[in-house]
Amino acid sequence: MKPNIDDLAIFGGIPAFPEPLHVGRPNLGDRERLFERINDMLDRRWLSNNGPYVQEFEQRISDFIGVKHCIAMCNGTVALEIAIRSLELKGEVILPSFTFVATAHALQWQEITPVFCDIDPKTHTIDPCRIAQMVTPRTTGIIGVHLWGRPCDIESLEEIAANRHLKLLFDAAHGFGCSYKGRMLGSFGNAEVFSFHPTKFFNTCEGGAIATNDDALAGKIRLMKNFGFSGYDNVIYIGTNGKMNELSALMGLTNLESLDAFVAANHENYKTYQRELAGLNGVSLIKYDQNEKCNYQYILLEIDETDTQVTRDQIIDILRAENVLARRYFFPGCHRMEPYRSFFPNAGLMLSETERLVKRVLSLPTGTAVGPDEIHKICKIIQIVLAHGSEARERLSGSVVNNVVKPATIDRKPREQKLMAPVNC
Ligand code: T4K
Repeated sequence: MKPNIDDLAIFGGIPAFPEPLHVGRPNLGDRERLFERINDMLDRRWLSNNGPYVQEFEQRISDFIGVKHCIAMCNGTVALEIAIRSLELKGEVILPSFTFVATAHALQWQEITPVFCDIDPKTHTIDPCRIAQMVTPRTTGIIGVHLWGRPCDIESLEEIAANRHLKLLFDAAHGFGCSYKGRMLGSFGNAEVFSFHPTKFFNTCEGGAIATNDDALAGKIRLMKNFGFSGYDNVIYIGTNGKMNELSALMGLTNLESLDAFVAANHENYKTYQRELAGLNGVSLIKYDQNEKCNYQYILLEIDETDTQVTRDQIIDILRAENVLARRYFFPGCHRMEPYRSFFPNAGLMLSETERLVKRVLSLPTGTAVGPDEIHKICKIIQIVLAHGSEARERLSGSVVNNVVKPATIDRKPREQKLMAPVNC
């Protein structure tokens, strides 16, 4: 254990962990069951193209969510692209900037302009009060992101979408296993998109899905993810290859059987972090609604540098030196990434909460790969750093902080993103 600041690895001490401790280690189900299924797949020699495991996977996911259709996909990004295309979104679509860049890219990839909206600092999800004023005659839809598995203000978004005749899509990449007002995420809006990437609470190696209650939309999505084939030799629609393969589906089926254990491990980890970080000035741990189902997949801290003295990025550097690979999801916000920062060089002016938050958050390891001992050590490091906040800051100031955002290179004519204040709602 490190009794004082000089024992920190960044100042020459021995790292607390001999091996890197990652954020986003995959949760894994029963190996024997997995190998049985792999053998069965090999015996059948059916590896892709709507095989029996994909069909079973889709049925199990639909039942779990309580939604009519689940269409399994090769990953969450392609699922987003197909959902956007199947909903015929075009022109401009409103979404938060505080999300993984795939949400914005899925639009821009199809030459649809992402219009970045600020977030509610309490929930980190899109602020409905700011949406109405961003709607223009070119707006065709809204994408809400259930960040960290915490649902958007779905009721308000549904009301805005209905009143403005906009399509409503949810990026539920983080939301598998979570509920809103007692109903599982996946059945709201026109459609919802999941990611089953290894970093997610529930994974299929790579994978994703679109969930919807709309029969016609589901039919269209099924065509689109399979080149538009409606039978042998009969293409009736433009399509791509978005199919999930059998290996991913059987991985998913196996992991589904351990879902309760994954939630239990995450919840225990969350409670341990909560206990160990309680009372630390300037550090607040993400809150989850105890009345809803929750996957507890993200241990997110907000660092208030005026209280901690030491900066968020310095805390990350200190943790990384200890082999705790903390992340600053989702720094610096999509609007500060290319091509968006060239398109909208002034977007930050209307994204004040996003700009504030991207400088404050840091994400810590959780999942079935870590337990109370690791968490205790991680929190001890944070406690020591905070006990010597100004000294740590001074000793580290001037050192290189990773991933500094370089100034934007304006290589295209900047587009205007309107400046607006939130309306009262
Ligand atoms: N929308 C949202 C809101 C999303 O968060 C995402 C994905 C998407 C849409 C798109 O869904 P997908 O197309 O990905 O299905 C990662 C993931 O690549 C990405 O899936 C995820 N969000 C995002 C939040 O995180 P990076 O750049 O942080 O990945 P990387 O390679 O640094 O991995 C993160 C950590 O996870 C590493 O430190 C090690 C650990 N890891 C990773 C993999 C792949 C493992 O331990 N094992 C593994 O197999 O983006």
